Amino acid sequence: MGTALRCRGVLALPHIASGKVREIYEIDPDHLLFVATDRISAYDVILNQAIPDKGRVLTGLSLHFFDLLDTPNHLVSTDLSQVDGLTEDQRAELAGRAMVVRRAEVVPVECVVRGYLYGSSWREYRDGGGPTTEHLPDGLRQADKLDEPIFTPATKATTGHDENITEGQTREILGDDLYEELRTRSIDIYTRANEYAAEKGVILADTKFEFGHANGELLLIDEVLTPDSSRYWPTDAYEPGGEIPSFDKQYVRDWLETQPWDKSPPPPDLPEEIVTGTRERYVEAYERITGESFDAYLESTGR
Ligand code: Q0Z
Repeated sequence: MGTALRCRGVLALPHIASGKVREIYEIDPDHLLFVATDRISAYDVILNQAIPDKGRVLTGLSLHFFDLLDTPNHLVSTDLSQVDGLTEDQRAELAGRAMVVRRAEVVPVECVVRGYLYGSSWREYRDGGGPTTEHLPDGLRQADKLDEPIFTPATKATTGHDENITEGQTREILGDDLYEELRTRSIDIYTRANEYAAEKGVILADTKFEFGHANGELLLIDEVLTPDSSRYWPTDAYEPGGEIPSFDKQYVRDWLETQPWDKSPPPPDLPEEIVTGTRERYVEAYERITGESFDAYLESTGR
């Protein structure tokens, strides 16, 4: 197991953006290097320890779904030998976790699709209703399956949390034509991915897509259908009416709950066995969802 990638490092490429666990660099005016690090957040706090290969698991899942979905997207290549200015060490560190992508004009809303009533949507519903619950019937319980998946966009808050917005607000931001196109595309992709996941014994409870325009085309961008952008539940752990353990993060959350920690930074240090156990769960998520061995994925990246 190699050294987990925790920080941005010093790539000889201009740094464009940092997310909590991802980095973007510029390759040329039309191409970006999209990097998934091994950082992990829990309860919205970035933990002090990285999870080795977590970024590779997420990148492998994104690649799997780009391939499976066959919908116009930003992926250009995973071949870093064509990217100038990287050292051999950097190529090795980036292998399996970086994608060369087409630079797009990012659509300014997060395209969230929910098949189940959970998370912020459940909290809105329980507390009397909000933007995501406009079209829902009364009498639903936490984690209930919805009759139809719903499109519940959110704005990208630069600080703090994404904010759920109403259909009317979304139509004002996007215009009716783009709204309809994004809703149709998002629900279609969610539905196909959820049908696929069901065959693997996994429920895709909800997910968040990003889209962007390039050369007049609407592309699916960013990471897709990863555990960081989606809520995956093992089908056999599904029981409506309460909390459902998440596939990837439940183990580390359960350990954090044993600690005297108020969920504001700094978080407690993770013991080695918790790091290792968390890695195993990410690898298991990769293998369960793709049906392929993670070692084979690592080998395919030349490591
Ligand atoms: C995605 C994000 C991250 C912070 C910009 N193909 C694209 N073209 C233009 N912009 C983006 C993409 Cl993917 C783009 N984000 C989200 C990712 C760190 C923010 F790694 N920001």
